[in-house]
Amino acid sequence: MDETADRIARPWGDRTPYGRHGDWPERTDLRLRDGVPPDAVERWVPSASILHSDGDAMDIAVADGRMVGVRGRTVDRVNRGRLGPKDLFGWQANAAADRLTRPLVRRGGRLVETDWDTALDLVVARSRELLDTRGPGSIGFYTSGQLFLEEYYTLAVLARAGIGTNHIDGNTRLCTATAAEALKESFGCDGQPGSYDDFDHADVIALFGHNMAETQPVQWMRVLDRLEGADPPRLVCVDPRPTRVARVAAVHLAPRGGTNVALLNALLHETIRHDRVDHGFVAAHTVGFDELAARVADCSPKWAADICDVPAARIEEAAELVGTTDALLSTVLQGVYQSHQATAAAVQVNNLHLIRGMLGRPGAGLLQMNGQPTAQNTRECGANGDLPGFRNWQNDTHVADLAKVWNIKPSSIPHFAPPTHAMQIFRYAEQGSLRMLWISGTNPAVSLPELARIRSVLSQDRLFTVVQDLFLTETAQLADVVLPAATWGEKTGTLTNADRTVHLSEKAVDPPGAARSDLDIFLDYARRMDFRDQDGGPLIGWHDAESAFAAWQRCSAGRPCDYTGLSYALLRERGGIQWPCHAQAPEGTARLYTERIDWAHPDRCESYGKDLVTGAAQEVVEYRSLNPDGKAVLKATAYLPPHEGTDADHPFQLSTGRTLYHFHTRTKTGRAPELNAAAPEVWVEASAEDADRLGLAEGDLVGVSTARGAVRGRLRVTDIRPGMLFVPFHYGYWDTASGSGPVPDAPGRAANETTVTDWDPVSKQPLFKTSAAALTLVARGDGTPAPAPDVTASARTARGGTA
Ligand SMILES: Nc1nc2c(c(=O)[nH]1)N[C@H]1C(S)=C(S)[C@@H](COP(=O)(O)OP(=O)(O)OC[C@H]3O[C@@H](n4cnc5c(=O)[nH]c(N)nc54)[C@H](O)[C@@H]3O)O[C@H]1N2
Ligand SMILES: Nc1nc2c(c(=O)[nH]1)N[C@H]1C(S)=C(S)[C@@H](COP(=O)(O)OP(=O)(O)OC[C@H]3O[C@@H](n4cnc5c(=O)[nH]c(N)nc54)[C@H](O)[C@@H]3O)O[C@H]1N2
Ligand SMILES: [Mo]
Repeated sequence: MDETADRIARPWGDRTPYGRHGDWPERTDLRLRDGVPPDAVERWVPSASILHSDGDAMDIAVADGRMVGVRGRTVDRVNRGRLGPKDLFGWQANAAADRLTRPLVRRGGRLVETDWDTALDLVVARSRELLDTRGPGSIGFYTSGQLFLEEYYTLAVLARAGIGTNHIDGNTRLCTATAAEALKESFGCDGQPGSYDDFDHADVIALFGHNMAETQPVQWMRVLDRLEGADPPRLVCVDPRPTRVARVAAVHLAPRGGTNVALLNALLHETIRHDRVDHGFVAAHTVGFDELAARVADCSPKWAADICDVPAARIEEAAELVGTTDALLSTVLQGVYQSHQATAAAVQVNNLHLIRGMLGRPGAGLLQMNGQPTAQNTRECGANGDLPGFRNWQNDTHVADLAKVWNIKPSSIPHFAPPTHAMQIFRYAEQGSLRMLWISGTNPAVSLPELARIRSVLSQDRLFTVVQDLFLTETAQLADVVLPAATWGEKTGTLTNADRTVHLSEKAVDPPGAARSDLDIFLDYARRMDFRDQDGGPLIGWHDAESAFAAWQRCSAGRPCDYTGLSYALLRERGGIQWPCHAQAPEGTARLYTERIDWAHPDRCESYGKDLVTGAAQEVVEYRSLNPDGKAVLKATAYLPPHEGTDADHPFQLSTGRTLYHFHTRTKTGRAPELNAAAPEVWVEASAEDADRLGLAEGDLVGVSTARGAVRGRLRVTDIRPGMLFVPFHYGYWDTASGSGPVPDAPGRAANETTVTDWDPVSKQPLFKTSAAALTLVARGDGTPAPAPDVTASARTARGGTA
């Protein structure tokens, strides 16, 4: 049992070292409400964490009908009983006093409480009116990476087949659209190749733009345990911040923001120049090697050193590590996905694994990571910009197959164009072609770029906005109808983590007041809309989570994400199971691509690929001639400079991201006292060198401004690369001193006041990591340090800045 009392100060807890190829030891993490002894717990209800993409298995402690704590589930292979700080403390937000308990509707400019019939009838009336007058393209849905599979699938069916709109996407667009896209470009299809078990076997672990210590703290515990065991792995960290990952890495490269492609091309160059290539694997399983070799021929470490501003010798060291090891595991996350040339860079990591034959073996794995807990489900269920079951919208056979599952005509499924991405959905709302937007489980008034613009879009009179949330968020305050949702622990459903592990999360307690699960809300709406199939039967024939799961299983049959071998009973009995799970793989599947590249064949693939510079979609004819046998595609790309360069007025690169203790817009972690106290207020990170030069010191109040807007916070002087600033994006306005107005106190607190409306051309993921910014002094501090945690990447530099 790990001592959890101080897991704010010691987030990763005690070490349990183990050697390479060994079993990760168990450690049961437990947290009960103060004063509640373990024997007061009446029931332990099985679940998994939904505050990151690890899917840490846990049981919820219930006493007197209330949640009183959580315990890691020791038997589960994902976490072996461990929990991170957010897992241990975040559940308290469920019982927050300001949970929404009744629907709200806007009357005379104000949101007033009402009942479900009134609220849903209003939504139905507006839907019908818009369908009659403007057609299905006037209605859009913007959902989450935090609901359950059953909810996304239901939403995807009601939106795509019921309403018949192409405008449905998730906040996964901001999160893991690039992961999905990079997998489609290289392997023809979404689906995580690797397994978390690869951490037990890897010899070199390379993390590209992934602050794993803070964002997947439990898998980081696994790495820390291996580092203290026999035959430890060597780490390569590519990150401009001094993360805890960077601090223990054998090689840390801190590149200039937005230069990932240059760096990766240099790693590929070195791999090919030293002939560290697995030619047998390349010949058997890939196409495009010659083009790749030609593309990177001039990309020497010295060339990349100038662009990335890292020493050429360091790049050579990294290249030697990834090029000579027998088991390379790579992870990729937002430092790539939200940075310049996102998909192009993520694809080069795939290329590195393909030319080295580092795939489908224990320790030789690739994790194009997810961020949100259920992002994988958003993608596979088609509640984002894909058709359900990773079907190809350009392949009429796939569309016909989906129509058969839904018993509707293929022409009823919009597939005249790619499914609309979130940034385009907001653009349609801005322009006025979209008149109703239903937002579930996401808070775009804090999380989308360029917030002044987003607020103005959401505040338009002509746009009818429905917001489904637990709290009256910054977004909900701008809505016409607010629907109170039940959440994790208050409803049953399944979720799939970043390594395809499916967990069942069961209802432990009742939701507050009249709040209902997202599934119930969607089903009720579908019933009221009376959606029908082509025989006049109900389009949606299921009525609860388990029957929704069964419907999804039918839709997934024969697809890469095949769930047909799973059931609630099996998940209860066995805990987490990795898809695909079907008659031929009844135990689930640890790794994809162990024998061959299964899903890239032109008839089977989810995508025919896109141009990595423009994002233009290829046609089947091109794809078939490039890749007739369905091998992995080695897609080369040239480095291009970031869109928004620095200049005299905006000399800094501004990066935004996360801290260990908070989740996104803090609706949950800001309401958990221990987590909130650990990082109570926004701050700004700059290097000691820049602070010295500008005469700034730790704790000074500073302003960060871009062409879009400004934020203000206390300065934290760290070992971040000079020329770069970092602002956590967690802080919005619901808990500012002036109250909970949606319009910020000037000048802003939310990082996205400053970020740019710009996205990766291929994945359409917004660029949150590269804006040009200015840093100015607002007021001297009084010697009090900035409110930033010290055990994280935000740690104060030993140098301290100007005293
Ligand atoms: N504590 C916590 N954990 C979380 C979440 C949370 O909110 N809080 N959210 C979850 C979600 S949804 C997600 S998506 C993940 C995100 O997890 P991460 O991607 O690990 O988190 P970020 O802080 O967004 O960015 C990671 C790193 O990218 C680096 N970076 C910035 N620009 C560049 C660049 O140009 N190149 C490179 N190589 N690196 C760069 C930053 O310095 C930063 O350390 O975390 C998940 N886990
Ligand atoms: N500047 C900057 N911006 C970013 C990022 C960045 O790194 N920098 N990262 C981006 C990324 S990767 C992500 S994932 C997004 C996250 O951005 P958001 O999705 O906007 O952030 P959350 O705070 O997680 O919002 C989820 C909302 O759903 C509600 N909710 C929770 N559970 C449930 C439920 O069961 N049902 C319903 N109906 N509601 C629920 C919560 O109360 C909350 O309001 O932010 C993106 N924005
Ligand atoms: Mo995310």
